[in-house]
Amino acid sequence: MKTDISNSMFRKAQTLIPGGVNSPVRACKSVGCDPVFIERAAGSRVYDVDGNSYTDFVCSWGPMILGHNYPAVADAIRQALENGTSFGAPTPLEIDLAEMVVDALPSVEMVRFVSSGTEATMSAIRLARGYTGRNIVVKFDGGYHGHADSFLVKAGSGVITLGIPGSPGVPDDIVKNTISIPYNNLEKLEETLRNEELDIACVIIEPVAGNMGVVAPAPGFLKKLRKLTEELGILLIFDEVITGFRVSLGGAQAKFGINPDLTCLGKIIGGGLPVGAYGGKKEIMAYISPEGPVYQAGTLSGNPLAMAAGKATLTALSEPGFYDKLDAKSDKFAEQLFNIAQKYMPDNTCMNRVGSVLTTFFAKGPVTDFESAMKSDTNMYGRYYREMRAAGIYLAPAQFEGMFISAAHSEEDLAVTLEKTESVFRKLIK
Ligand code: KE4
Repeated sequence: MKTDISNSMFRKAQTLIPGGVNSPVRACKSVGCDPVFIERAAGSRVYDVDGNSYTDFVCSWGPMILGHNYPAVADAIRQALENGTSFGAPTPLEIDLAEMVVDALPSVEMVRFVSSGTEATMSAIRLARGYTGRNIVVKFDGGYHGHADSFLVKAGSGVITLGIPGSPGVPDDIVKNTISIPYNNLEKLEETLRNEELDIACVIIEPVAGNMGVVAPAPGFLKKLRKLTEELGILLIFDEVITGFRVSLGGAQAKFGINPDLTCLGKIIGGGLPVGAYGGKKEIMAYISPEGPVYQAGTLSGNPLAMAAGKATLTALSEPGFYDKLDAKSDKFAEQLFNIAQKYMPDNTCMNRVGSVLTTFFAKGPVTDFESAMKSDTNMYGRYYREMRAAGIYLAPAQFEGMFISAAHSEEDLAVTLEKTESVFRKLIK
């Protein structure tokens, strides 16, 4: 596969942009190759600047659940564009999308739009701290909630980890209020939350983890988390930036029947344009400026083009049977994909999946938390990634991410992907 133009673009980009990319994972560092530059996308395919085309399972890291350039979404953006791009004033479209989000998510009575998932989670923990008057945020090892300082905490060893800076530039003073504990570990959870020396404002969790690879909550884990936080007056924040409108129209909270106090959204609700959101009970959201004292703002929050894209996306997702169809297709594909992995590497592959997002780990498994995920053979994943891309299948350039199936993936796309996967596995075991 020729990638000369991508290679020269990457060299130039590296002279202008740190690492040549505007988000680190795109640089493909962990899979031992350079990125290809994408020129356009349509349906289930992306096309690079050298004219190569790929079946896309990154889906822009989740947003493109309908597939790329979905006609109704593109039309909605074009229509909104006729009226201008940004006014810095309230617009009708914000009400429309807010209503759709409130109608879809069981726990959300009021919502604020921002421009990224990071802004959503950053604002949600500020709100939790402002509302409770307490400072400590509990997160989970391997949980990723965007790049706000409070979240860049390396999962330290030991039961209760007082945050240690996970990145230079994040002062100890910031992360000392962040505690990271193992995902799916009820004992550690209860021990932490009941520790009276800790003035805990909130727990933030990915109700299905997607950033250590896909890891589902253990049976009863979320229910116990909800019960404990309710009993102890700690706010529960669901970071549904990936799972929102992915695992069901009502997100993970509807799928698992757990109502958090606050929910963070992103990705799909923007239909490919920059949108994040946080929402929850009116009584809590009323603390947000200008109604309440907790400040949060944004020049392009509620941008009309993004609102139009989000509205058209959620309209399509609300069609009866959308998720049943997507999940049935995903069930069939995932089972066949897993069988191929097991046929060639029975002792060092496993798969986690929730609906239409999955991860094939190059590890014996089971992968139930960060520690077990870290046992993955990331070199083997790198070889898998490079061979699959050379075969025209575009996967996440990192073991600890998700593979997303969209409504645009045809039976033919999936059948060809399985064939190519089998031939790649044959190469990997040589
Ligand atoms: P953004 O700021 O990237 O829009 O959202 C941050 C975020 C928050 N919460 C969860 C659960 C997330 O998964 C993310 C972002 N996800 C990553 C990859 N899984 C985005 C890709 C990237 O960083 O380039």
